[in-house]
Amino acid sequence: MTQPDTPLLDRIRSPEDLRRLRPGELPALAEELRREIVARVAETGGHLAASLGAVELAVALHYVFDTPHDRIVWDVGHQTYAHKILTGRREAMRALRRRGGIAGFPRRDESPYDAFGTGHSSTSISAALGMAVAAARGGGRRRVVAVIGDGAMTAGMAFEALNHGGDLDADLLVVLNDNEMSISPNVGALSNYFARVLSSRLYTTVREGGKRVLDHLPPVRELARRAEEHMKGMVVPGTLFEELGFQYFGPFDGHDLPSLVRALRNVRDLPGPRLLHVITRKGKGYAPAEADPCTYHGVGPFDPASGRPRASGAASPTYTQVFSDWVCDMAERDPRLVAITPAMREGSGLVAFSERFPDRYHDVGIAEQHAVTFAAGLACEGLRPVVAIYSTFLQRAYDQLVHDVALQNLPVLLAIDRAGLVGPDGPTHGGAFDLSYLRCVPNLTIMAPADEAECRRMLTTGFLLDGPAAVRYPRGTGPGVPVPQDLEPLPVGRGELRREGRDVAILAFGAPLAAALEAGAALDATVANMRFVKPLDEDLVLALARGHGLLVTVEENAVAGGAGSAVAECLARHGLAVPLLQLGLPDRFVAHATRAEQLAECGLDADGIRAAVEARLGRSAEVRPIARRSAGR
Ligand code: HTL
Ligand code: MG
Repeated sequence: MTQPDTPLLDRIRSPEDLRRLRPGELPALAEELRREIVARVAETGGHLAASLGAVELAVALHYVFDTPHDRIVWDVGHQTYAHKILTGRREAMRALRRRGGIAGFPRRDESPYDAFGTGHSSTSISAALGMAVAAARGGGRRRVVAVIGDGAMTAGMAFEALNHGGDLDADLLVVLNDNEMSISPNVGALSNYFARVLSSRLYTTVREGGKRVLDHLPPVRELARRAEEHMKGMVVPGTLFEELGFQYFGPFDGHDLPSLVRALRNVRDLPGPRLLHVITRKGKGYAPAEADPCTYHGVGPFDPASGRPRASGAASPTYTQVFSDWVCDMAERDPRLVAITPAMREGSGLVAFSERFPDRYHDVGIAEQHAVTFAAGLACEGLRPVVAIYSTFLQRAYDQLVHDVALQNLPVLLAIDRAGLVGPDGPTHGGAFDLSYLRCVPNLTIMAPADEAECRRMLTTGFLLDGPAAVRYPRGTGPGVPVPQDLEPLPVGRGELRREGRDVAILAFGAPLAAALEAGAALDATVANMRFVKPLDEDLVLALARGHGLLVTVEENAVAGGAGSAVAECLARHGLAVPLLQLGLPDRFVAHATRAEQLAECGLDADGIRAAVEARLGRSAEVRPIARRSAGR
């Protein structure tokens, strides 16, 4: 796409410039922003649909509030592209989510306008409440706004914050950005409630008239009006929030800038907790995204004219696809299987399952804690729940895993996707820690597949165990080995020798096996595919320790507490003082880039592994690229 014509946007370097525009110019600015976002994201990929839906919100908030002195906290933060463009990052959007470029989410170190770093959902009200309380203590005049989607509002954390905020009487504005979508259509009783609010006559009248709803009715008349609506059997918008101590305003059309600006001005300086309910359309203004907001939630580079993706599909299946096939096949064979997702049907590979086994499928909303304890309850009654969850989001459900699942030794299978480095989404979504935080939990069996076939067999293994199990696999595709159709388990706690060499033994856990084999060939090292992080194949570790002068562990998890630490503990327990080199993710957050770039940066590609081993052996530490075999890899 050629650079769109953007006369208004060209004048805006910061929200100061925006605030100099006349109100009548704002709708045209929003259109320019929208075209700019489509043009940029078509090149870089990113979270398109949510950002298109929040263009007017970003314009209106920066227009009405004195940012960055006033704080805007964007929940999840995937809807902030207009905010980024308006706050001095228009050019930087060209390298959105790329190595060295700006992040796809707000980051405090990226801009003073990014009041709070987000990525995981449902944190905005808590953070904004903290800021509001701090502002009140400081005695200064600072307004604080949390912008939260209807999906993010389904999480416990959002309710915890409403519960606290409604009682504190803090000066806080919550803007509920309701598009009836999470990534897929939003679910749950709350979502049903919003839908009833929308279909109520009150909103229909407002929408048709295009008028403001923010009537400052005196309390008695207001009460009478509501009583009247009640008697007509209608849903009174906002009752739920009012009961929680929030003054409710809305619903408003979130794409009608004049009404949005007026509404924000009216509620801006009211005291106490307020909630402004705004209705938007996900993907607004770009036909392909409006038609299919789920697909355009997160996209790779695409052709803006047609909306079609630029990259052709990968030749081999992703690990997500391997899980997707497995869960359907196993459900076919075992009626006890129930699958659970916390609002990640597409990303976790449960679309086919949800269609084929609707009665055994549960999207529980963005509620990881509930997902895991719900699974525990199912398991108590003899069902075999499979929780499909990203490594990064399982962090939310840690206590539930320890206390509700593992302590009771319940047969819950965790299918942990996006374990390891995740590329352009960056550290908010990276799965760097699961091996560390899972390994110390008793009763848990932990597996890391090195290829697609192994992934399927590990899922079967975990599913058939009589206690909790986790299979953690990376984002994207594996080495491309054929996947058998059977449902055969693996022997628990057994690794395998993949290459016999001299002096050095590389113990690979999961995805890095391919790179380890390549490095092992260059070094003439022994290479083992460990498969199980817990129980560790101690016999194999001890045999390798006795036959080699150096052990090298490789994993796509933090070195601290990860699989290599399990090997170190094993050696210490047996009193073996074999030199050990632990390779894995560093003790810092790895910035967004492609996955390959991140792996290279962390020394987890074949060159990096070989260089690290040579450095330890005292050979030349200089990195010489390994000659690649061109075909068959
Ligand atoms: N679980 C948690 C704790 N955080 C995140 N971010 C996810 C899952 C994954 N996720 C998103 S965006 C999103 C989910 C579930 C849907 C949010 O819906 P909402 O916003 O209604 O709040 P909308 O997209 O504008 O409709 C990302 O990881 C980006
Ligand atoms: Mg939504």
